[in-house]
Amino acid sequence: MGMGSMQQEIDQLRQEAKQRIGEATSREEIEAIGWEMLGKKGRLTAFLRGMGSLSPEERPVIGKLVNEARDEIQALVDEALAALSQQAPSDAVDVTLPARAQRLGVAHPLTRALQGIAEIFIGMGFTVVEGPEIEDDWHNFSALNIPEDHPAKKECFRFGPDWLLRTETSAVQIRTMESQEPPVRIICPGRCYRPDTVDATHMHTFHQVEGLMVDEGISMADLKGVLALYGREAFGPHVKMRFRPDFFPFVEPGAEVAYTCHVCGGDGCSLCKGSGWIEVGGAGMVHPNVLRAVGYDPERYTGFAFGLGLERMAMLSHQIDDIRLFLENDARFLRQFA
Ligand code: 2U9
Repeated sequence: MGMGSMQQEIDQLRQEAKQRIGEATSREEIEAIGWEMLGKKGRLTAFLRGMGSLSPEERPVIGKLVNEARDEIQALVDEALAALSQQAPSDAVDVTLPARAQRLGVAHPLTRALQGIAEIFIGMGFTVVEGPEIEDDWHNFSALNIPEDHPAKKECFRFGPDWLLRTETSAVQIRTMESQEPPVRIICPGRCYRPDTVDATHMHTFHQVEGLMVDEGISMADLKGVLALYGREAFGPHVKMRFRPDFFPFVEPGAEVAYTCHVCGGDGCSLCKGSGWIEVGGAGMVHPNVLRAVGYDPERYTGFAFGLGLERMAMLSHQIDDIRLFLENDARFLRQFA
């Protein structure tokens, strides 16, 4: 390119920059024009690179022109940016507008149910203990007096021969007893997993709160006393408790635990399906085989244990009819608890 046409093009570039900067309306647009012209690979900068083909006399002339054009365009960019920042931005906050209402977050209904239960048992001297959700056969089944051929051993999520997702939190009680001598007075809340067919009352992932008390001289009377007090604290002072014989391999004797319905007081309503009773879980005296499995002497120590389904407790107190809602994190469900 000859010197004459270079001069002409530099001039055109100045004109173009001037016009486009004049028409630009945003900071981004102005900055982009600056980059396009003056950047390292900019259109004006390109002339400096093309100077190799010029004679030694022509070079300083073109160099001067480029420098002048650069200073001019830079000044136009700076001015345009300065002018823009003087104006009130169009998206400025209007401080006179009323504030938008914000919803407060709340604890999940299962968390709240657990907090309520834990508070009552802590008040009776229990400690909250948690443990792993991945367990081995010993802690989840064998130590709990569940025979090797029991169908429950097949009803779990397994990884290889000896790892599984716990089906109840009882392994936490086993681990606690393995690591300390009586007295033991603990509740063990947590997530459990079973490959059940999912429906309104069954979920593959659910939560339990299990309790355990072991010491010298613990009897069924202590179990009834503790659970009756829990019922009164949780549902009201007039609540009565009912034990009916039930079977679980880890307790003997075992019982199903129910309280008089907290809605109708025992007369029968839709919540208790007319029976007047609400079943909340199971309980019993710890089987001697379980005490032996953790190295406790069943001649010296006895204990009781109980299990509550956390979803069931929350469903009863909030009249929720579908257990699947607890894990879906659907804001329309969770909002009800705000
Ligand atoms: C040890 C010894 C005994 C815990 C117990 C139950 C009865 C029971 C159900 C309640 C609701 C399971 O989630 S649920 O369906 N549990 O009925 N649980 S006795 O017994 C134990 C636990 C640990 C070492």
